[in-house]
Amino acid sequence: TKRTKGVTIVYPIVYGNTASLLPQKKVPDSDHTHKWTVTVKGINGQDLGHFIKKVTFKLHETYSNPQRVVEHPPFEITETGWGEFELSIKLQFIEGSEKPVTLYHNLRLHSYEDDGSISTSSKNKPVQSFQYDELVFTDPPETLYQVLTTQ
Ligand code: SLL
Repeated sequence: TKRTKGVTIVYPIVYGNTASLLPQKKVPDSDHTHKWTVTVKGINGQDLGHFIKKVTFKLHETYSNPQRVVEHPPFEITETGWGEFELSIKLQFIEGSEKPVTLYHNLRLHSYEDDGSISTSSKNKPVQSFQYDELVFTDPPETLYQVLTTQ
């Protein structure tokens, strides 16, 4: 497919997780303490389905089937668990010639004090941990150019 020459498109995104404490004994026979959701979207909540074809979340190996593929928006995974870990989020675009982008996120379940200890006072408060980034497309294929510029 034809690429547009001399064009750079910058698309701002936000990715990260929310987490909350599970009611005790919510997940029988497990040591899971938290429920969490990891997601990637536009900075105004756009679902990115107009230019992303597939998102692969790679969880910690303690999860069964740690590789989770999401092929439709919303591009997110909800799980329960007991620990924090770094996960990767691979974005694949509708135009296969556009190289996939991999993002890394530290899943956060707890609030921390300034000294790095886990905050006990905010133990029951939901946690949010998000980061901003930009997808930069240089000379994007025409189809991608079109969906990115006709919003
Ligand atoms: C830690 N380095 O020790 C981290 C690893 C892994 C968390 C945390 C698995 C849940 C399940 C889960 O919560 N893993 O087994 O289904 O803190």
